[in-house]
Amino acid sequence: MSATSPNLPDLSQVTSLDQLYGVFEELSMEGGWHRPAGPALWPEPRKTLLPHVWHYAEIKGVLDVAGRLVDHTQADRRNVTLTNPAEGNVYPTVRTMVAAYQMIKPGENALAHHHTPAALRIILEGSGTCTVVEGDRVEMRPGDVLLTPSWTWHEHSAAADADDCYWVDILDVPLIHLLEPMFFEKYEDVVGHDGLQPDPRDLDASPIAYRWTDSLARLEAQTEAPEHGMAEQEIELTTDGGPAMPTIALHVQQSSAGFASPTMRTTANSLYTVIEGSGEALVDGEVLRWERGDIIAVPAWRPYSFTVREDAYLVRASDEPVYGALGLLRTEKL
Ligand code: 1HN
Repeated sequence: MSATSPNLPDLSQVTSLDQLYGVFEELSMEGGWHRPAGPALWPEPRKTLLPHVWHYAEIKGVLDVAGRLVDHTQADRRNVTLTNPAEGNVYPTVRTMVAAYQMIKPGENALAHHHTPAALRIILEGSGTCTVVEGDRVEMRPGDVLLTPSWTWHEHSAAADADDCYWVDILDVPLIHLLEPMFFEKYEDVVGHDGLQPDPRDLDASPIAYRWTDSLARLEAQTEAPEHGMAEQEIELTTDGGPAMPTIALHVQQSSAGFASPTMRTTANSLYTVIEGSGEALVDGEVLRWERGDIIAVPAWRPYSFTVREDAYLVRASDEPVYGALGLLRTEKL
């Protein structure tokens, strides 16, 4: 058998471009000057995924219905992921990240698993629920940001007398889909123990927990406004002096009623979670009204600005570390 393509014509007989394109097809090639699917390069980032806001006031009720209809023993996690409404999109919230709202009821356990995508939780309401990350049990309190770094075992457990607990999950799953190193295991299948990490250690302070009280104290101690001016005050939630996780940076922003930011654009993508307050984001001409618990998607290179109606705290999760590491982070004030 020949190692070459059986249908390749005698190249000396190829006398027209149409025949040449037939050869391209046969050999799975394309001419740089002839791209039926369109050019490979363009002058600046295209508008693919859309600016959007998801309203907690609407979604909380939906989670409660899921709480009635979906037994936690059947659902790995009782969460709803936020699909960017761009035509044809089936998963990401912004290019590299997916956001979800999750709810757990008293006495329930979301069993331990680990995966290569990195995750974080921003707690919205409820007390009495804990997350256990690599054997360390940390209580979830409103405003806290809790990390689940790549490949760490994690479960969520609500005490019998807990409130219903609601939080936001943000993960870099779409980036892992693109890069392809997806790995996922359930604790039950690897270690056993009914799917729960044995003998967790109760911790109040942990490198994976950014407590809301600490964030507030840090914001208050801040003397200089951030250079970009997108908020009155801003702190970064860091790990070892760098971004919270290799693929996701976290900032907490504070702005008072009446604040109006300048307009910026950046090659990074952001998801804002509203911890408190209300206002509007103007993202590429679209007015997105937000209030407590809402999630705002600001896709790359869309001009955006914020105005604040009621004193506000927002947590910004961005993929800046990814673009920064690759030398692709461009940010400009308009
Ligand atoms: C996940 O594992 C959790 O562990 C939450 O709580 C949200 C969204 C997409 C994929 C995995 C969790 C998730 C998720």
